[in-house]
Amino acid sequence: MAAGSISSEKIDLLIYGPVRPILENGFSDHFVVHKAETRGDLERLTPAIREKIRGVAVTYHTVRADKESLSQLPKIEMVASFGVGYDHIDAKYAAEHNIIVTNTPDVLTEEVADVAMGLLISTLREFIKADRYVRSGLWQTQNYPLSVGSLRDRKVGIVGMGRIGQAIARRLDASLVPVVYHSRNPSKDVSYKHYPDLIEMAKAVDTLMVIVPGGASTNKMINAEVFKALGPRGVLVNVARGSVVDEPALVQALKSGTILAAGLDVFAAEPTVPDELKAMQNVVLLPHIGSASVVTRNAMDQLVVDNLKSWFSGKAPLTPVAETPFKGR
Ligand code: A2R
Repeated sequence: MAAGSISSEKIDLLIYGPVRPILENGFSDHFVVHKAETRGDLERLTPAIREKIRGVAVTYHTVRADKESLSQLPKIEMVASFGVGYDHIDAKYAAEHNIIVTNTPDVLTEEVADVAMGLLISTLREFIKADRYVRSGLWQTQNYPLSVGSLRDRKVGIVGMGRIGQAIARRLDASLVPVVYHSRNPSKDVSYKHYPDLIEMAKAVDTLMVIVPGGASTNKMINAEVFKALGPRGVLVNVARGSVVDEPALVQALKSGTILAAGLDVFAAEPTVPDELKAMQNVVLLPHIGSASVVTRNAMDQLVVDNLKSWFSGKAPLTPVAETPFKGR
């Protein structure tokens, strides 16, 4: 195939997961687009169609491109995944089978950082409770009580100092809040104090903002020991993945006063949220909306399309993940 142009032979693509207009309309005449919203739909595609599919757009993190799905597509060259986290894609299996995996980093960084910052302030200053207070008419009788939480006296430990972690740190800088961070390796991009040990950092701060990838290496890393180290003024904000937090341990820590409060955009078994969390007044609960604005979700969809188009016109994938075997075209 000549570099820069899509071959005259049509390329079969699969949209795996929800279909949205940019995905539906993004592929030109050079592609034949098949659709499977669920694993069941994928299994119902005829063997003749599965045999032809060369690229897959995975359009939501609830659809898993695991070994079982990928092995049904013998001609597959690329999985273009929607979202920056790709713990729902078996990138290791893909690499072993020479399948390129791409994600959609950068285009959502500032949006997720905005949500993280908003969630922190809402949790500390009780915006959701205060809103209910106004609507209920209680303000007519007395002023809203002073919030125990405040950004003014906080020190934040960011767990994960990648693209989004750094964008959160910039917002905290602007708010004059001291920042330190934990990751496996110190980042060359920042001068904040690095803690190689998460517990040591949790002891040194009163607020944790979590923005690491999901997957085995971070599974339940925010656990009872971390909450104990964080202490009774402790606040947890999680905009990463639900799997990163030991959720029963979090419920226990909030109930017992081991920590003060939590702001959560992600949960262990979405969209199910434990009733115990829903009953608590010291938590703010969001339905995984970190990147969920029209402008940002459109940019993410477009990057999924652009990755597939780039590859099938003989160019390099735009945003391959770290595990991908791509060595340059
Ligand atoms: O550990 P390092 O040096 O690789 O630093 C990365 C850190 N990280 C971890 N920190 C501690 N323990 C781990 N097991 C671990 N694994 C990764 O998370 C790095 O500082 C950060 C990830 O940064 P980026 O790859 O630039 O990701 P980005 O765009 O900031 O998004 C983070 C996550 C996504 O994967 C989604 O799950 C979520 O935000 O929306």
